[in-house]
Amino acid sequence: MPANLPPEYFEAEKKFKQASTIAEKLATLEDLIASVPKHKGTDKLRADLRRRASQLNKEAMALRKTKKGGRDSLYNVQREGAAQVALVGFPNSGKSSVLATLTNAAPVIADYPLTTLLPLPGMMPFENIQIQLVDLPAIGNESTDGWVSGILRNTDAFLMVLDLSDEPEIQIELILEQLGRWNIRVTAKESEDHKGIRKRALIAANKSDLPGAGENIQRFRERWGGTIPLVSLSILRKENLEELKRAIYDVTGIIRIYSKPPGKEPNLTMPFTIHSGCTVMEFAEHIHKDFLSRLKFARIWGSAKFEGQKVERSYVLKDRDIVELHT
Ligand SMILES: Nc1nc2c(ncn2[C@@H]2O[C@H](COP(=O)(O)OP(=O)(O)OP(=O)(O)O)[C@@H](O)[C@H]2O)c(=O)[nH]1
Ligand SMILES: [Mg+2]
Repeated sequence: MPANLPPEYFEAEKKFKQASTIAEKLATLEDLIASVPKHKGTDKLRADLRRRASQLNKEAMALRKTKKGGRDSLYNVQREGAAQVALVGFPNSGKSSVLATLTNAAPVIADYPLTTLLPLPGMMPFENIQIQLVDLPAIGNESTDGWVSGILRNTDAFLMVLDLSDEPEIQIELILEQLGRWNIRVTAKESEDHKGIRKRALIAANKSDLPGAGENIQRFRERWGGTIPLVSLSILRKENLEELKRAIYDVTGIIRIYSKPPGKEPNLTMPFTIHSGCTVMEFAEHIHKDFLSRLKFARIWGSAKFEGQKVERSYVLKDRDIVELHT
């Protein structure tokens, strides 16, 4: 045991030892690893703890395969909010930092790779809606890839976090390659066909404050600009965070619609959220299936040529339209 371990270490160790389930063990182990100061004297301890984590992950995976349900909750994330966006990226790129900055969640953030071992959700407020972000371990890690790929398959969109100081072009290529092995492709529009799953994605090119980031982002844009939307940012300096939030909202592919009963004021605080490209009819059905037979027309405030314009059932709605349904 190395000398001079701080009191936090012993506190975290106590919690780890008291943990009775694999779930608790994994969660407390993250804190324990984070509590070990980094210097030569603790190299071995840190390596041991990380091996322990990897072993626990394997055990948890094995348990999951034998017992259906029950234990699954550890690796499942309860969906909340208008949409779910999963964080994808290399170790140390800043995924947990993005989650900690944009949401109410408090993940462990550290300068060693493979800090995150479990999925951790957080809610990101965007104007009048909430979007769920899900922090994940880095992909390409054998002991977690099984359940991580499961979450990626089911999520609405990816936020691919890259470290701009460390060959971002290689990072994106390896991410796309790994996704490809799971039959997941990144496209402008979410869909599923015989070729596999297609998900919308956004690149968060992080650490723009570091040396070399400027040149790297320029080269990166030349290669990838126009194919996958991209925001360059620095979590450290809190740069471009508003732009990032807006882009996350855009990548979810949802729009906000306000419903207005005829002759009454719309409720502008509680929008309905639906997929972009949605028609008046689809929106009406979303509210109540009775509209399927009863809807005659709608009036629109917002995207229509003039306020309160009468439109057909096939009219395609835009973000923040106010819709008055007539039967
Ligand atoms: N210079 C700089 N460092 C950053 C920035 N964002 C995060 N970091 C640092 O990068 C390191 C890794 O951050 P994390 O958020 O833990 O990275 P991660 O992608 O969650 O890492 P894993 O969980 O190991 O996959 C930490 O030391 C952060 O403080 C940034 O914008 N600039
Ligand atoms: Mg992390």
